[in-house]
Amino acid sequence: LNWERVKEYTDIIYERAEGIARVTINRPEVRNAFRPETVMEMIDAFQHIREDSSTGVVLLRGQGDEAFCSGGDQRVRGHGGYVGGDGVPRLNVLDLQRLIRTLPKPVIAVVAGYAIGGGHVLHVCCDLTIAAENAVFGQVGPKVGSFDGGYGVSLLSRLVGQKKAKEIWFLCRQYNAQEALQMGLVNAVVPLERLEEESIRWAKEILEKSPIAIRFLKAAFNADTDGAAGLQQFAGDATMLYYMTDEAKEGARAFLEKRPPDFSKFPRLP
Ligand code: 2NE
Repeated sequence: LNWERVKEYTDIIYERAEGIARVTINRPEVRNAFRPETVMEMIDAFQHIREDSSTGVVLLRGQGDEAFCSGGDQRVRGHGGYVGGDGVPRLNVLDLQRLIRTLPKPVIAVVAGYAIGGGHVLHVCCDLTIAAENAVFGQVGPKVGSFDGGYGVSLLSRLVGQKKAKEIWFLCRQYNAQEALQMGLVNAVVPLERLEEESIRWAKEILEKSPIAIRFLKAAFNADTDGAAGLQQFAGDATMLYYMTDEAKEGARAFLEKRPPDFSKFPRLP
């Protein structure tokens, strides 16, 4: 594809082509670990993707073949969070996780090399994961004095079951791509040299489908897992569709025309 740079950033690359957006964490010297600024840039890019009606699917990846993402940058871990240039400690990756989950477009994690720690949770939050044969998955929190008891626990358990999720967290082992496939952690494993081609193929297949059906399905999965927040997203989508009906438009028009609404012509379907 002919990737076009959408916006210039320091820690990430944000490109798009033919309805696909591609966000790359660009810190290969630290296995694509994120600092607060990295996450702020990703939040900015994902917010742009949300508004960009030309984009239907997102690929999230790390620069190079060594890592998707190795989690929070341990060099800037301070008292109470990861400390950015402004001196403020933050765990803003949690905001990014929610943004990926609520984005009304599928996000595919494209994993070459390590997806470790907070980087592993990022791929768990993505809708689909395509792994290269060299991919390695795992959590390290209890080894390095951290943990993610949010989506890192709830969603991971949904994917692999509680026993396996507890093993992943309590033992901090590393799992190869085939093991990840067997436990339902990833959707496909392909040779490293075919990773890009395969992820684009998956994205294009999704792009052929009805955007509103895909949007509702993503929201429905969240409604099943995310409690009231998931339901809110699903209900928001339902409201969007309702606004498109003549019935809803009659209500708004009647208010503006200062008359009682006439809903009598709209059928009460079984
Ligand atoms: C990722 C892994 C397994 C890769 O191992 P390897 O052997 O391929 O590379 P190496 O030599 O360890 O790393 C290469 C360079 O990247 C840096 C290393 O320090 C090294 O730097 P130099 O010695 O060349 O200067 N590097 C790698 N990961 C880094 C990181 N996360 N922060 C800063 N520098 C990093 C191996 O590198 C590894 O285990 N990395 C650490 C993983 C880790 O502890 N992640 C944080 C978990 S906690 C978290 O992410 C989190 C959370 O739990 C809750 C909320 C938010 C975040």
